[in-house]
Amino acid sequence: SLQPQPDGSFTPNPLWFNDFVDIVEQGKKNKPLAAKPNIIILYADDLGYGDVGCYGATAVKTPHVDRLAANGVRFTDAHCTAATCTPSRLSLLTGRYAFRNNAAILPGDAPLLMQPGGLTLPGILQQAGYTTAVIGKWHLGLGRGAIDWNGHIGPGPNEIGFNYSFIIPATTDRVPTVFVENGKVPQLDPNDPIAVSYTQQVGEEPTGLSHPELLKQKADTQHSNTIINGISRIGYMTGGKAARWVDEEIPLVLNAKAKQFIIKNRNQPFFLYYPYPNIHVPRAPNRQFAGSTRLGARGDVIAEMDWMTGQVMQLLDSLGIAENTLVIFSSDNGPVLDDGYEDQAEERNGSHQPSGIYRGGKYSAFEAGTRMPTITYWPGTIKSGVSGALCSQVDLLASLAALAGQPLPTGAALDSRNALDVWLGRSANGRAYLLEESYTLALRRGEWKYIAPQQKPAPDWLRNKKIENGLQPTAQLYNLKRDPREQQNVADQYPAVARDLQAALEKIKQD
Ligand code: NG6
Ligand code: CA
Repeated sequence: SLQPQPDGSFTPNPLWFNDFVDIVEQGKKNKPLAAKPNIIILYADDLGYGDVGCYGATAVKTPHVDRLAANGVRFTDAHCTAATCTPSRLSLLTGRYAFRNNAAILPGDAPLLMQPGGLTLPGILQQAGYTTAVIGKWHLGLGRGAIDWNGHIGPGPNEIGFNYSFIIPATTDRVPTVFVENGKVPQLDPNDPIAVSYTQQVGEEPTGLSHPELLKQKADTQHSNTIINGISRIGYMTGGKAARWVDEEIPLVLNAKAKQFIIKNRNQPFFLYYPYPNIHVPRAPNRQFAGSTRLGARGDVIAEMDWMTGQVMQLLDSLGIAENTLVIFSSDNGPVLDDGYEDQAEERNGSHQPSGIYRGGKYSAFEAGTRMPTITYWPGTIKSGVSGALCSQVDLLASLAALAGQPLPTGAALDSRNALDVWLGRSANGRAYLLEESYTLALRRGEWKYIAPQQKPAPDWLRNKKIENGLQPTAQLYNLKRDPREQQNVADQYPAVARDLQAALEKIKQD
């Protein structure tokens, strides 16, 4: 059964309950849904539960995100599917858990993880008549191996359902440091071809190891390959000088592209998937934001991310289409301070709590790995409120297909359930259970959280960091109602609960 087990008496932690409101009552007054509203997913990178004002941050101001929250539904128990980027994004776009594909963080020259012709979120919206775009960080692979960065780069986003794509191929800390627009590197000089390798030096350009004096930020060994724009990267690259991005300008470029797309498609239903590079490393804020917070670069790129959000919102307002647009704001995995570069994130963090009250962060099996700041906003349709419903981004595919009136083929998008009423704040009935992926799997059900034992240790580079990855060789069980911070492993006190959850997890794996 998927019902929570009854347990003895206890004093509920007020932090657990104070966010629950009855949004169902409000929901009854809602008007019918508009046919085919525009859909925008604003997707931050590595933004933690406590990193924005409406989730408790005070050291950095996020007025635009806070405005979304004040006028939309702010979720307190909504999750990305995994504690790292590639798996979360794969699930968001395919409605399937990433462990089914063994998906893990990809190098910048990895092949596309999705099959052209397979069911995807942009694909299903395209079928429903939407014009679709991805503008921002991709990190889902491109091509079929051995990419020629100087020719057509595909298959990629345009082959899995996006009409338009303007992407950072992987992450900004990985080569190649160029954009790819509809399968081509824009502004590439054919006389200066790009070569990329993740295994050996290509070209003559200095690396972080050979020329540390050229660096704006010092980096760990993994991030000490080719130096581009004063920042050493993961991987080697040469050529493509005219096409290389300037890190400090990326948000401006992406915003311009996003605005162009919105303006061009304002009179027809559109879907914009806008995965921000912020606040992933390397953190290189534009000069408008550099020094704007007391948290150093990490705070400054949060402020910049907030500005990007505000730019989109203001455009929707000025085009008069805000009331016909559902905006979903969230993040792909939990927060991290030191992710490879010496950018003072740790030194200047002070009392800021990137994970809010939760334990862990990026890479972690603990709650902050996947519990994300999450807001839905649709003026005139969504009533403002706070929802404690248990939600997973894996459900966005089926939910948004329902919103667009597009039926899903049976058996497609295996793990995705239509939770549209929950996302729109019309129902407080979240998921009965929820899977959290990291270097192990965890299952939430009712008040319980089970973390599967993991014999295999985390990669060396991760073990050397001050990150609580939550991995243990034996099972962990937490009662999140009593112990939202996951301090007391009660697997020994409640062996039957642990066994039940383990069995439920095994069953999901067999699906
Ligand atoms: C890790 C990188 C980290 C980051 C991460 C991907 C090292 C030591 N660390 O392997 O810096 O790039 O991959 O982050 O190489 S994510 O948000 O895209 O998942
Ligand atoms: Ca990420």
